Amino acid sequence: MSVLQKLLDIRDKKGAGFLLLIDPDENRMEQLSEFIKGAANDGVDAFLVGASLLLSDKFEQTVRLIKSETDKPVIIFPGSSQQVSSEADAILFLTLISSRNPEYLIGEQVKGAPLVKQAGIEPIPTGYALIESGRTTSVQYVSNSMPIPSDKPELVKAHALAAEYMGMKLLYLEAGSGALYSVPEEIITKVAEYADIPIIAGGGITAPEDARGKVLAGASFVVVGNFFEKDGSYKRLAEFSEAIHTNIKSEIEVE
Ligand code: 1GP
Repeated sequence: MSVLQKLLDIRDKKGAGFLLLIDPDENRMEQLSEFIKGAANDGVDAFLVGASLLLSDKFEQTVRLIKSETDKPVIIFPGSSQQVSSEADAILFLTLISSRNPEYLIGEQVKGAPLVKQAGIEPIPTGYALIESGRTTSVQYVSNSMPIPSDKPELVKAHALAAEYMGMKLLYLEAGSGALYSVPEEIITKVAEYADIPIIAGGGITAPEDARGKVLAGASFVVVGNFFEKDGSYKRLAEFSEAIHTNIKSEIEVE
């Protein structure tokens, strides 16, 4: 079964999936093994690995370590065409659809595609839309692209539909790592009603109720990264998982 299908099955079975983002620069290897094992037991559905910019050479090592500690899918969430590893199960093959910078619309993809093929991992075509979130984020700065204004849901809807018509399988609505404000629920709801493409919501989610709010608004997957980089925050993994999964199917179906 493909990794995309596994993700969609998780969504269908549980109502939504909890994706934990691991930044290779932020994790001390000795603690990462225990953290991954704990996260898998506490209800994380899949692991994402990547960063807009890498300052260390720990990418490959990090992917391998996560893979060795869990049977859950390990998916690269690349900041550039250099973030490819045969140790992963799949890669979100991203197009920065909110950008008008050709490097992130086709340039990086052309550089990365042969590496993905050589690695033999599954590419998951994903439209990636950056939404304005209160301050300049790393992805905005590094990709030299403007985010979509957060009070313009119609613009996000048009981008989502374009992604769907271009054959992308997932739509990532991104506020940016450590964003001041996460993607507004109103935007998620409007996009979910308008386009037929599963939504991943991420960036600036720091509380279980925020995560649940994204799912109730229409997101199929929620990504949390930064929050779990703080000391002791691993104790709250189960709380996030419960917020994303508990009774979520019945609540979504009632709406
Ligand atoms: C960033 O959406 C992800 O690309 C996760 O964001 O690190 O703010 O949780 P946070």
